[in-house]
Amino acid sequence: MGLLNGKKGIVMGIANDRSIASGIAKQLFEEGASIGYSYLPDTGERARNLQRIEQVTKDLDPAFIFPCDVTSDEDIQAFFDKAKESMGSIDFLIHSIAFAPTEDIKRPASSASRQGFQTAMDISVYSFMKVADTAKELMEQGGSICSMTYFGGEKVMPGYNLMGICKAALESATKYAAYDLGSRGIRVNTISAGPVKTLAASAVGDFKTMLSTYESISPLGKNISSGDVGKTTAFLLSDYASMITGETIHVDAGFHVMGAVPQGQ
Ligand code: 0WD
Repeated sequence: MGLLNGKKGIVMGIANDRSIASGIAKQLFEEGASIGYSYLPDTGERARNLQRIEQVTKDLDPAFIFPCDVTSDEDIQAFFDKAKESMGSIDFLIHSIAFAPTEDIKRPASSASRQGFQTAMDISVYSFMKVADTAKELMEQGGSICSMTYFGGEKVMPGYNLMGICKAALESATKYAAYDLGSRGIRVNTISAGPVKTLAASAVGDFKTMLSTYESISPLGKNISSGDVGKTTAFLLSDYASMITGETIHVDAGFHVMGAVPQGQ
């Protein structure tokens, strides 16, 4: 018996097989969930994003796959209209989306451009608030909403720069959304994952060094996988987490509890 048997919901943020959302989707499906997916609409002639998400979900029996650029209110409404038509009500929503222009994320955080800041906050934070607010109408029996954050929102992580400011805002938005939606029986949490080599991660500093730093400093002495995030997500969506809301849950092999580099390293 799967942890999520009978539950239906949405996963947003699969770019390819390496995306954290792909690991999440596989785990949720294994636990018995039925899932509808969004993907970033293709702008060129070739439908690359659609092909990639079809590839990732081919063994996951998708309830539907529909485009949604989260910078567009119309796209978000059309996406959830499609979700309603296909699934009726939903029990969960995963937001696994972030973006900052490369030239802005490469600069010191306080030197980010106004436009870069607005774009990064719009896609990485506002979109979470907007999709949560839209999804609530489909969560007739309550529900669980989960986003993805990073430790660089709590403490300075060199190279994370502007995205750290976005993640601090996302963690705060999680608490406010938990309050706003609590009376409907909707829980809202965010998972603070350790580094995973994905497309988005390639924009952030020296990723190789980051992975080896985590391996040598974290209490468990390992790096995490998107499958690890998937398991914690399944728990957060399940009834076992029925009294957990507004939290930032770390899936980082314990890295965040360390205050100094272990002696001898
Ligand atoms: O180490 C990591 N990879 C970590 C990632 C550690 C901790 C947290 N995270 C977070 C990210 O900040 C993000 O919130 O996890 C989430 C997912 O990131 P990911 O799986 O690392 O990255 P990726 O596979 O690139 O998926 C993010 C996707 C986009 O990918 P691209 O690479 O095309 O920008 O977010 C989507 C897109 O699919 N996305 C959008 N979706 C709809 N509308 C938009 C948009 N405007 N912009 C980006």
